[in-house]
Amino acid sequence: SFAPTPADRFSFGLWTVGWQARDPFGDATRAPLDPVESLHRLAELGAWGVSFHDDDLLAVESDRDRAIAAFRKGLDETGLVVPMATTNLFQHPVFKDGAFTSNDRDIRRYAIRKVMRNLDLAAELGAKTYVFWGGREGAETDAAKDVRDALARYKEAIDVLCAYVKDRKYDIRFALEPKPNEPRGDILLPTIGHALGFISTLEHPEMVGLNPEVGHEQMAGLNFVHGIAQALWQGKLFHIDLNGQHGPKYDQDLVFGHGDVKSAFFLVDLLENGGYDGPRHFDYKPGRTEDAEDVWVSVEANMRTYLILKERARAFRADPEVQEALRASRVDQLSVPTLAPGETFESLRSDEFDLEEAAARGYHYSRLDQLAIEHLLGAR
Ligand code: 3MF
Ligand code: MG
Ligand code: MG
Ligand code: MG
Repeated sequence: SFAPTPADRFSFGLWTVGWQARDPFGDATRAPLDPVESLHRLAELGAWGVSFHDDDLLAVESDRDRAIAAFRKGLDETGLVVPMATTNLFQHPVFKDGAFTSNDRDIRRYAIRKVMRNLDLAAELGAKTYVFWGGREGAETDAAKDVRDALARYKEAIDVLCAYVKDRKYDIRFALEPKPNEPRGDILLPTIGHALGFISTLEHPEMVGLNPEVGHEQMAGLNFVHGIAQALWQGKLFHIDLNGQHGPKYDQDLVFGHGDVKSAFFLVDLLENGGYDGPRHFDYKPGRTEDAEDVWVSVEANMRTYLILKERARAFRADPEVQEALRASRVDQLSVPTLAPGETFESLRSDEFDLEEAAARGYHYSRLDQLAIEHLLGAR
């Protein structure tokens, strides 16, 4: 029936449903949304968790203590959990040249303090993952920023904050969210690969992983499924932002599956069968065209699409014809080590090998791909 339940571990950012649909060319089309109302609507629709930026809690109540008290009460009433929290280090004009990597040292220090304060709240609310999306960490001109210095300051900030989490004995891991551009012309740590490389330079690399977003990798023309597979393989898929995107253009944040649906099919197949046990977190924007009620229709659409694709992926894997086609394409053979244990250079050298015969073997991928398409389209 594709009706979500908390066991599916679907979570939503408060900023997704609460987006008022301001864009660079137009004003808001929806009124501010009370975070407490969001909690109730999300829970009614079968969601399990909610995530937030520090400032999201202040959408309708500017007093921080009162806003937090109301939010806590809403969590208790609905049973929703907070798997992840994050910091808004991009909206205020003070961050126009970056937060951890602003050329201005006072601002870098303020940014770290802002994170520390919300980390305390995240820990109190039980969040296990804390996300860093460095939307303003970047530049429009290469004259403006010494990127080597900027990366050193980025590393310094993450190192200091890891030390803070250890000092306070919080049970929290960090997840970096790559994005190639928007709002900056070029953003630092633009892709999954750049971020993985950066993590290896940190003081506590084991505390830091990734929160990749579907659309962000696709904005760079990259294969999101491949990126997620590498993050999983390196033990770095701490969290995920699910949404939809039509290729390289502005960050569309469509409903999950409403962009590249074939990639979404293979993504769900990988998440469900590839050892990911974290939240299924949606970071999308209800269209600017949508009214206050349409927002909840789009919330449901994200979860239903995920569950439909999960069922389609299950059917694909269970189909004997697919299993036979996978074997015919030798997909299983890739898991066999290329050299046997204890083999010598000499034994490798002495293989009998018919070059022409091996070159002539087909892989039969068109049949396999068509089977995937037919399962995806519900034709099998
Ligand atoms: C922007 C984003 C961000 C991050 C968020 C941390 C506002 O493109 O994706 O959403 O996801 O800041 O989770
Ligand atoms: Mg996006
Ligand atoms: Mg995004
Ligand atoms: Mg995101």
